[in-house]
Amino acid sequence: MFLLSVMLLVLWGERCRCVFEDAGSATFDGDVRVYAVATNTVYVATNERLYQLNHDLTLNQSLTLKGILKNRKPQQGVILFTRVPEATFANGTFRINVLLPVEGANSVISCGATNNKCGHCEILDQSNISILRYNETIQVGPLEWDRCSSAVAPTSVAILVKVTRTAGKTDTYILTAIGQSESCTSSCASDAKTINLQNTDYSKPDEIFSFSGDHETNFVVHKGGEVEFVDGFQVHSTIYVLSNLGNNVRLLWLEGRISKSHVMRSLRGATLVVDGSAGQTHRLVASSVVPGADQVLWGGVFSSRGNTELVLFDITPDMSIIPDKDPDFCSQCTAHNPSVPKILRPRAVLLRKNNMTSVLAVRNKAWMVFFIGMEDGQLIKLAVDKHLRISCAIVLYRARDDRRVFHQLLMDQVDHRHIYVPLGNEMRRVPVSRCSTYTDVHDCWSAQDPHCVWCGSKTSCTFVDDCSDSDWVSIPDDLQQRMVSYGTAREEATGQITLNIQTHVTAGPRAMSNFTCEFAAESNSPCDQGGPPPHFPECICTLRNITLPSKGLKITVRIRLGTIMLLEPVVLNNCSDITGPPSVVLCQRCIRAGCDWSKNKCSWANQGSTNESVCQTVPGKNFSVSGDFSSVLLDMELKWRLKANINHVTCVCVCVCV
Ligand SMILES: *[C@@H]1O[C@H](CO)[C@@H](O)[C@H](O)[C@H]1NC(C)=O
Ligand SMILES: *[C@@H]1O[C@H](CO)[C@@H](O)[C@H](O)[C@H]1NC(C)=O
Ligand SMILES: *[C@@H]1O[C@H](CO)[C@@H](O)[C@H](O)[C@H]1NC(C)=O
Ligand SMILES: *[C@@H]1O[C@H](CO)[C@@H](O)[C@H](O)[C@H]1NC(C)=O
Ligand SMILES: *[C@@H]1O[C@H](CO)[C@@H](O)[C@H](O)[C@H]1NC(C)=O
Ligand SMILES: *[C@@H]1O[C@H](CO)[C@@H](O)[C@H](O)[C@H]1NC(C)=O
Ligand SMILES: *[C@@H]1O[C@H](CO)[C@@H](O)[C@H](O)[C@H]1NC(C)=O
Ligand SMILES: *[C@@H]1O[C@H](CO)[C@@H](O)[C@H](O)[C@H]1NC(C)=O
Ligand SMILES: *[C@@H]1O[C@H](CO)[C@@H](O)[C@H](O)[C@H]1NC(C)=O
Ligand SMILES: CC(=O)N[C@H]1CO[C@H](CO)[C@@H](O)[C@@H]1O
Repeated sequence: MFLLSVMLLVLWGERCRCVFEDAGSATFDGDVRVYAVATNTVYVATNERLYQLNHDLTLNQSLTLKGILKNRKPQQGVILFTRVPEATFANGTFRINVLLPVEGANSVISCGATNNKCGHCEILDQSNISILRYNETIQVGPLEWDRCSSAVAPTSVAILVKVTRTAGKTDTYILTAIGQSESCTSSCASDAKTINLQNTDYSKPDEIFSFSGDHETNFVVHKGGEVEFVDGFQVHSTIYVLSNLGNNVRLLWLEGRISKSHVMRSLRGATLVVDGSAGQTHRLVASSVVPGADQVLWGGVFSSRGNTELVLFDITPDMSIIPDKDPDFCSQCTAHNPSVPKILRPRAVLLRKNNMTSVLAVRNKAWMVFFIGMEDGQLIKLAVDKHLRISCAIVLYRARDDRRVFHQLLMDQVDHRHIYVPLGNEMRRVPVSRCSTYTDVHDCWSAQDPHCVWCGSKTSCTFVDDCSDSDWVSIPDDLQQRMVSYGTAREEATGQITLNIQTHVTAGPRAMSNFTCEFAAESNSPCDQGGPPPHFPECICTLRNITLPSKGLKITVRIRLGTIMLLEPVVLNNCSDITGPPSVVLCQRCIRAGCDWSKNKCSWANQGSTNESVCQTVPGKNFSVSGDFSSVLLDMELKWRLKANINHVTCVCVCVCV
């Protein structure tokens, strides 16, 4: 580990750059309590105010959440909260727990509790939150006034779900899953159960926020003990709800079909088990579904005694489970006959690192990209390839003070290039990539950032959309150590040596259609005439009747992809000359020279390129890219602290894998 650390620090020192650009920020009168993003707009509620911001975080307007609590219908005992203008008499406050922009209806549903601890809901105009379209005294979501005792994040979930009726028409409902704990009970009368579906169509005043449906059991209840809900989302017709229940992390699947009661009765459950020492309990802290794959992949931040890890699961619903038989939750609870829930185990542990607070997953081509918020205000980016191999983590942002990143990260819906990062009473708009800090094609590639391509016509590292003429190269679909690798082979009979150059890039159509290689040694071309023509992504040079100097033959390979030129110095070695006591370093020298390592010896390969992973079995020190990420990140952090005395500076730290 020592050797690895030293190399990292050296390389890292050269590659840390400080960037002063800011993509926007906003400051509020108190900590962010809940926020939501619609196409053009960000809505933020603090304890006292509701803000409407434009997508770049410039302020559009803000409203006070103060008002008058008055018994409007004394005979029915309904006390209604009515908002009042700024600086006028008020004896009520509305605290928002649920903020849901309804895209088609141009409205924002905002629900929570008033200071008499009863529910209140408002429907506001999406483009102007001063316009109140509807209000009602009703519970939607939790009646949380302050956070329940120890919890830093809410213990309830409220999302919009789509339910497709048999006739094909779709209804949008608010699904709420309300955490239950002793420290979070409410005294106000309400029809809310554990999981509820409520109507959203405010053009029907007798139906809006209604719990009722086609059947009496339009809800799910949980069967005792404390439960806290962490996340909920819908993928196609399935609704996923994640919770911590006792010592277990529970996943519920609901079918978004037919009717409210069908949704609830379709309940199927699984328990997510993270490997660890026996008896160690894990809690789910934050989660994000990974968009766009055949299976439903999902990343969860699990914590165990303060240690956190980001774990990937396949949570595709198992339709073979008989519905409504879960031991912890039920819809038709009379005559409920539970069975043992299915156990799901991780596909991979992606990152072990303390103090993770939030995660957002996106997809970029074949790559999964995770943005991870930290307790100390860092935002980390982690790219994972289709084989679940992890590229280097990049620190995208670091707050000046150690303020924890809010439990929820959301993407800018206008450009999909920025992430909203709430930190206490502030919100930052952090670019998903800093492509332009990479100044040449090698740097751009080595950053291993799936959002960046090297653009030939602009000679700069950019987002792919900013490269107009498809003349670009980027990292390929899977993790590779080098942009260009090569292998050598020697045919025993004829003595012919083949040099095989492999480019590990994805290229835009224009770059790919114009692929050539030129080989140059000191004096002339070393290759035989009439060898095989280059064929993206590889080109081949054959050499006959050659004696290699003991230091190797220096060959410069010029690879052209459209207007992009890659210069690769190659030293063609006589594999039989790479000798010495077997060691990892010798093995790596051998493999990097394009030779073959077997039986602790370096020799000519019979075919193609060889794989450096064989060196892992060589006696001696172990090197591994994904081996110990926490210490890689730790080194980055140490360096950061040394350099971070400057305020308002965002450091982009690129970690170089060895
Ligand atoms: C709040 O003020 C209004 C108007 O002055 C009054 O009618 C109402 O009773 C007050 N409510 C409470 C809870 O004090
Ligand atoms: C406020 O937001 C609305 C809706 O997006 C927009 O039309 C309007 O121009 C914005 N006004 C300001 C001052 O930003
Ligand atoms: C928003 O609505 C309020 C109340 O109707 C109005 O006074 C204000 O001008 C509107 N603001 C915008 C930006 O349209
Ligand atoms: C708010 O609710 C009260 C009582 O139900 C009603 O009189 C009033 O019209 C509502 N306001 C809006 C804008 O819907
Ligand atoms: C290939 O590149 C050369 C040199 O840049 C250019 O002249 C030629 O038009 C390109 N061919 C295609 C098909 O783009
Ligand atoms: C290789 O060397 C042999 C003997 O020196 C010679 O006969 C043969 O023509 C050479 N071949 C090539 C391709 O230069
Ligand atoms: C490689 O080295 C061996 C022994 O050192 C020698 O016999 C052989 O001719 C060399 N091969 C080439 C291609 O230089
Ligand atoms: C290298 O070999 C290992 C184990 O043999 C394999 O898992 C890995 O995918 C290979 N890598 C490449 C780039 O072929
Ligand atoms: C290096 O790693 C391999 C495979 O993980 C293992 O078998 C070997 O014992 C390790 N060697 C050392 C010295 O740790
Ligand atoms: C800032 C912060 O919360 N740091 C914590 C990170 O995790 C370690 C280990 O659990 C704690 O000791 C730190 O206090």
